Amino acid sequence: MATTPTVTHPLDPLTAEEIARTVQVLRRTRGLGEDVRFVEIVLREPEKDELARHRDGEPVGRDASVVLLDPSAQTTYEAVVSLDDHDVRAWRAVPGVQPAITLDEYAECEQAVRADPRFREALARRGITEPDKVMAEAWTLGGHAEPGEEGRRLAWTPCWYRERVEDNAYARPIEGLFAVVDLNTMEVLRVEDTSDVPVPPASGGYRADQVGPLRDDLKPLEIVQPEGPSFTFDGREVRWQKWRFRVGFTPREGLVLHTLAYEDDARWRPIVHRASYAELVIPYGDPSPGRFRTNAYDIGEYGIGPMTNSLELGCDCLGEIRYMDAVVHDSRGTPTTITNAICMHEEDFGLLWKHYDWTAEDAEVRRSRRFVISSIITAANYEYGFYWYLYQDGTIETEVKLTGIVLTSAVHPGDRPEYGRLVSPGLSALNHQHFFCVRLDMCVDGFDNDVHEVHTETVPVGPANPHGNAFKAVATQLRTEREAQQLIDPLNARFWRVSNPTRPNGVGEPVAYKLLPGANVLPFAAPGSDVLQRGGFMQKHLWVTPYAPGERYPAGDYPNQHRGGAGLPEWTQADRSLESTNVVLWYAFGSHHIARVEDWPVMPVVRVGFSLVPDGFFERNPALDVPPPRHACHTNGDQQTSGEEM
Ligand SMILES: [Cu+2]
Repeated sequence: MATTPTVTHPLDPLTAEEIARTVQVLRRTRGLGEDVRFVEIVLREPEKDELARHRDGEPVGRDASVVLLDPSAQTTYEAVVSLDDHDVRAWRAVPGVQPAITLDEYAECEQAVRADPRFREALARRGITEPDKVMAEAWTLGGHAEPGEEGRRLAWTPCWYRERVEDNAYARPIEGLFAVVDLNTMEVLRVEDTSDVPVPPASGGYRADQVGPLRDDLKPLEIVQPEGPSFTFDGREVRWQKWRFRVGFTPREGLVLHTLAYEDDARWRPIVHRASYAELVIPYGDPSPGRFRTNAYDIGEYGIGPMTNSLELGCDCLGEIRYMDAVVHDSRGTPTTITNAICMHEEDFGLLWKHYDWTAEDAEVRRSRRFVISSIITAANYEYGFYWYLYQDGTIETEVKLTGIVLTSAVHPGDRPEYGRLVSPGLSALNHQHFFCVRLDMCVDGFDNDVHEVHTETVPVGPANPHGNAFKAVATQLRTEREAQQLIDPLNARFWRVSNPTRPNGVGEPVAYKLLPGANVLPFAAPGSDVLQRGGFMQKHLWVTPYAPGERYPAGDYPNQHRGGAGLPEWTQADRSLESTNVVLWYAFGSHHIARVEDWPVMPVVRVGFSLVPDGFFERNPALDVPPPRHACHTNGDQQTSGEEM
């Protein structure tokens, strides 16, 4: 069942009608040419004081923020449109930037490359006579423009041969053949043809009819909730157990969570004001001609909203699912609806807590349920599932499920790639990493928050520790932005605590949530490399900034072809105070990927993420009030196995 909410709240994303109205206002008042591209049309989200003033049922004032590209003038504009006044509130040219590449440009670039005589000649040299069977992807060029190309809007195009539409699109790389294209004019500036490696032979099929016999011993597994799910919607506000939050969506970030709060003792206690994936960078490690440019900022250089999948019940999601649609737009400003873009459901999550009392001979057991909010995007070869989990014990978790197809290059038969791994004869999967940056505008019981680094230390053996067994947690307040640039330290059990110094808990400590890292890694690209110049945020795992309205993306607003240094590295040079203020946590985490043969032809899901865990936020285990399982626990006496608890 899908719901298509209308605007009832200031944080509701723009509707299709509002996007169309924004475009109409801009066309009418600014005399825009037909070739102008609407890169991003998004709700101008109200500031916290505006939100606080809003009362249910009151009319909602709406503004749209717009990024436009005029290809003829090679100029980017930012505009704010009042949807109530049907007028432009603000309009400015932004010199020296390249906004994100739109999916329309991506498609038009491929057409331009296929039509280019130099490209066709290079294909013919490889025995490929049908250019329409060649897939040429528009990858951003980063800082690798050649002399004379500066200031142009550039893409380069790795390409693959796809004999039949049902073939794996990435099975047959055309090695060493790349075009560089000016996306404003769709002119192919140059064709690089540097290799005589043959196109690998295998088609890499992964569909059910391409992989041989399917296993036949899977019995049905149904998730049944006969009384329906235990969550409710009111517009885009969702309530489940003691959680309340709003579901947002932007063209750049996709799924966004707003105003996440927990009901405690008849009081709504805020925890996170806004949570989103604010950047995703994939640096690749192959220095070979052309391929050294391989990296993508999927959020900042493209925007993942339009890449969002329309989800299917029973496939992407199982059980009592509720969906929300998402509205996106193409580069001409035409809105389209992605049905079932956001999936919500609850899952049994095994054990919540248990104790067996040996003396009383009784067991108290509670089963855990978690609430799942998710969306899946397809970024060319890769799929990323973005999951947020809410638990009954107050924990918030986020996880990315990475799947899809690894990025490939071709090698001479018999050669072993140095910067990738063979996944099939003549086919290499390039070494790479995926870096995510989650932006968390925190609000732990209010906006007066402090941040501490906490780790555990061995106490030196001495009078205070004569037996050498002592260890203790040591907390250090991170008072400024520079102090808050941190790395994970799992061997010293490091985490970061966000507390509210104005709200003591029952044991006299400030109420707090902690950010608990999961697996993580650092980039292996050299510090001065283009990808790290533009994505300097990847060099630290944690950054903390005092909230500032314009600070939304860790690599800045326009990482595409940027000279570097923007975003977190730039803002935090001011070394602003982080004491008792509205803090924004930026947690960057990487998934390191040296491919396996088993990742081919489509890779099994890999997970990476982190948690926000209450740490003195509640007065006791907040899940004590979860009732025992409704049906008395029993052993499956007549079954060979007992599958009740795990
Ligand atoms: Cu990967």
